[in-house]
Amino acid sequence: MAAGAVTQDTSATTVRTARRVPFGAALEYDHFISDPDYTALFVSHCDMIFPMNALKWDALQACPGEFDFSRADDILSFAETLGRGTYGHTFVWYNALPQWVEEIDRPAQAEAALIDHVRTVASRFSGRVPVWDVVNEVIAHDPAHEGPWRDSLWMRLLGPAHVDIAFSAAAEAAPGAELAVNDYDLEFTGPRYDARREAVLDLVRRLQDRQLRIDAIGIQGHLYPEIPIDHQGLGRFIRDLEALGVGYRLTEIDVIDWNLPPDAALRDEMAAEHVGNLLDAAFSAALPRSVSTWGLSDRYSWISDVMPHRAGAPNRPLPFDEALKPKPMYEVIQRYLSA
Ligand code: 9MR
Repeated sequence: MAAGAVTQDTSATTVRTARRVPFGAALEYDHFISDPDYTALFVSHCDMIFPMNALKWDALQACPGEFDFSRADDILSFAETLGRGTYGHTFVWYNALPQWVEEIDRPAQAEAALIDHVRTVASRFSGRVPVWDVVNEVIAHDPAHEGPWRDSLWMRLLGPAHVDIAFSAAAEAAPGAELAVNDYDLEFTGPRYDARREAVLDLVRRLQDRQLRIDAIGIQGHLYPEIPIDHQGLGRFIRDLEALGVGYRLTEIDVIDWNLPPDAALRDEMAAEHVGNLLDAAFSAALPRSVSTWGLSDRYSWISDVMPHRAGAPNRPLPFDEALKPKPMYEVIQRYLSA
């Protein structure tokens, strides 16, 4: 276990309330190691604690055939020791690939690398990681204009079959794990989002037509407050998934607050309201298998790097503030999870 984590007194801060839906958050390894107060927040509030980046390809297999499981092991053991659930993100993505994979230029080599990676990682964590994002973000950003599939190394060399290959290898190597497709922009109002939801349903049908097991869809939930949640469209999507025998999880919730007013209290209220709109639409259709945020406190978020606040104010995308105090967003999430 990681040095930074061992020193914490976890006994007084264990999650005690049983929620009807488990709540989790993604934990970046560097913060897990360097910031014990931040890690303690996960211990206090999360039913599921899982690696944000430590299970990605570039973290596990930076050089061909040389696997380093140590960082993922540290976070997973930490969650296990505390009796918490966890989550596997992710086998196949267009991003977070090491240079040697980016340089693959033959289909047979791509297929061999893909199968070997999924098999090795899935079997290494079999029985420990209960759910895997087998593929992440394979739907085109704008399916009506770019075709249903997102461009990637895997698409260029193997076409849509790379998704079948990954699901087949995962089902074989991790027979007890839930297998999921995870994607973004599935919750909003507008034709591009309708098309993305439709493309996900087509992907589920494609896998099922090939007798490949698909158990759940991860709806990421990176929310833009300027784009309204599609209450009806999201509800229909979740019910359509249910009719196909597929569940759902909310996997990466945060609020991209770059256009919200700089005033912190007002911004927090608006962000909480928007998360409430997502939860209301989703929970009205069916209960998710879990709800997770992408990080837990405003201290660390990808949004500060990629979409800093337009007025230069520090971003406030997550349920806890920089001082690790709960914000209205956390109250809203608790209301839905514990109701
Ligand atoms: O938040 C993650 C960031 O720390 C990583 O550098 C980046 C590349 O690995 O991935 C970010 O997480 C992404 C997730 O894996 C998939 N959905 C979007 C997330 C935010 O970009």
